[in-house]
Amino acid sequence: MVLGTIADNLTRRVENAGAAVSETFFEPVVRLGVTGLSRAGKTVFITSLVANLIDRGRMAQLAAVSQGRVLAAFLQPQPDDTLPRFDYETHLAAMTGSDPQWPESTRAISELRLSLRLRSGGLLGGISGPRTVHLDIVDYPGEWLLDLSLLSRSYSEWSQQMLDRIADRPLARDFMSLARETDGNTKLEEPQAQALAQNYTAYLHAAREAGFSDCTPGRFLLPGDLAGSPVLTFAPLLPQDKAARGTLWREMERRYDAYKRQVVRPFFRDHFSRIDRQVVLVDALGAIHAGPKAVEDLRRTMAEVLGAFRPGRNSMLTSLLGGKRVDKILFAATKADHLHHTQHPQLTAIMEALTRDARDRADFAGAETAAMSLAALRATVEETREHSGKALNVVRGRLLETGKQAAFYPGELPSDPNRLLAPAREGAEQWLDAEYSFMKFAPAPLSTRPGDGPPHIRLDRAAQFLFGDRL
Ligand SMILES: Nc1nc2c(ncn2[C@@H]2O[C@H](COP(=O)(O)OP(=O)(O)OP(=O)(O)O)[C@@H](O)[C@H]2O)c(=O)[nH]1
Ligand SMILES: [Mg+2]
Repeated sequence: MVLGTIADNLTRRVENAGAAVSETFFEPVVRLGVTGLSRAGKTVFITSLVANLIDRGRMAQLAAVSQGRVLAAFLQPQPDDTLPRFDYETHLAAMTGSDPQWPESTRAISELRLSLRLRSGGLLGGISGPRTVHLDIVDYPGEWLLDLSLLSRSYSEWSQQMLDRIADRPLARDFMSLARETDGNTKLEEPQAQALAQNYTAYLHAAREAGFSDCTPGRFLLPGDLAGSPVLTFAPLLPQDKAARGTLWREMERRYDAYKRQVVRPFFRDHFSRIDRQVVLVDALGAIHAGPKAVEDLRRTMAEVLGAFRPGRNSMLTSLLGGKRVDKILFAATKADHLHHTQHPQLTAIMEALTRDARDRADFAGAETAAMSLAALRATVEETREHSGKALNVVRGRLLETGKQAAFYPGELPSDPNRLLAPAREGAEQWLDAEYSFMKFAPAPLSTRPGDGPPHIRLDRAAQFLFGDRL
């Protein structure tokens, strides 16, 4: 354990030193992490960001673009040969074809390198030739960050916490009764272990469908090529004091530890530790629509996710990261095109409030943070309509289900975010004074001018915050 940590540290330091040397003498690299819980909008964000950096007509808020310093942007082979490449071309074709579709769900880490040729700014501009900055975009599921909490928890602690949390959720009834009637102190039988893991995984899927986000272990939902392997064949069990060797409890404990060692640690050590700038995408509107319980769960989950960016609180993580930390983090509420722009400040305030607990902590200092609401691919247009003698600000778009055009008013978000967060914290079942609806729009067929990327809301501001200073 200790040895492993020291070795991890050493390799990280050597790698960091290597990176620093090549950055000074050759071409700087910005590693941008893009994460969010499933369906938060990661794939759409990356695809549209890259398309808008290649065709920069809609990127006026990115200073290097408005100053005319970006000469070209082009895709290059990525630096990591073992990571899947982000399938930019397929996603872009889906989103901008003649019958535009949202991209397919993606369930693993991937990477893409976009290189920017820049004219130097300031005094040096006239003297030195163009330089190149590489933007390495790394897309990974936010669920993987939730696993961070496992690193500092034993199997027994995790089991207890999970069972306490889910005990009174109707969705967990089946699993809870199975867990209660299971005696961990009996000899391990593999079919029993599998049944428990399958039942628990089924619960996690149902919980996620219902809008819950406290779903650990993260890989149970996104197993990839680990599906069916022992590291994913465990489940929380009622804690046992003295389980003997060879019992179900002891084997589950062993698999849980293997999961931490062989799945969770390598992700933080090999990928997370190398990120410079991070955007955390959040489907806040989706949670508000789902109700107070989903909002409270999102707030709690965000706090856990953000724990990963405060390595000082977790000594295990500090050693895995070797002292390196992310220096800018953007929390972005996605899909803001569901709201007329007059409501965007409210959405941003909710986003700020959702992440405030985590952002206020002193040991978060050092990283610059911001909250924003954006739409990576704008699917609606704004309109003002008469409704019972009053002007109503709505958005209009093509409905995903029927393909028909529809105007949509999602409800008035409160300007004080506590009007939503307080009832959520108190465990309310429904919003008292308002209804928030949600419609799914299809991406609109594009009629872009040459030189324009796909339409968006504030993607250029997000880019300026995230890496504008490095261009
Ligand atoms: N209107 C609108 N909808 C969006 C936007 N971005 C994402 N969506 C919706 O959100 C869904 C999920 O977006 P993705 O980018 O696939 O989300 P993801 O985080 O990559 O999801 P997974 O790969 O499943 O984890 C899309 O299918 C759209 O329905 C946006 O800018 N505007
Ligand atoms: Mg995706």
